[in-house]
Amino acid sequence: MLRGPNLRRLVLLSALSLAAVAGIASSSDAAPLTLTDQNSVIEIDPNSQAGMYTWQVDGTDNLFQRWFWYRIGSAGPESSIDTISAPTVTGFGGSQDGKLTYENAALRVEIKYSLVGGAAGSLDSDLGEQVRITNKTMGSLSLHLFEYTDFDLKGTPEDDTASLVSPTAVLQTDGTSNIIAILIG
Ligand SMILES: [Ca+2]
Ligand SMILES: [Ca+2]
Repeated sequence: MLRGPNLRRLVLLSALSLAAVAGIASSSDAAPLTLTDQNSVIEIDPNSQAGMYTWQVDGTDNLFQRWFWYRIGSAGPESSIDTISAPTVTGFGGSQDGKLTYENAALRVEIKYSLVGGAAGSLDSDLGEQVRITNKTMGSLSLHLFEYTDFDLKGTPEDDTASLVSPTAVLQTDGTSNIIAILIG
């Protein structure tokens, strides 16, 4: 993670785990979803590829789109995870935490979000994102998961710079004061 007294930052932590545990499908919820904490607001449309489309920090939205696609098998097109099923939604509603679950006969995808905003005016905001995928079949699944992210730091898309700083970290900056790190582990 990026930490420093003069570093204004958005930090996104992603964790991906694979499990082989069967589960039970449950009901769906079609409402737009919000997370809020201190200076930060997240908005997610769980029913379309719009996915997460707002990460507002101290009044500025820094995100255009962040969402997941998957493919089973080595070839063919990818599908967004909202095509697996209607989402099962827990949490959200302006709280800090929320969980989305998509499930069909072959797999279950669970995404847990945890937003930790900063003090008003700090421009600090952390979002934890944990993905758990369960193979519900008796055999193996050749699963490919893709996470697409399109940040517009400070609300301006043209002046951002991004680089892969390690196999598990992307750094995106707008000037020197607005930094986002995407860490996958
Ligand atoms: Ca947006
Ligand atoms: Ca920008």
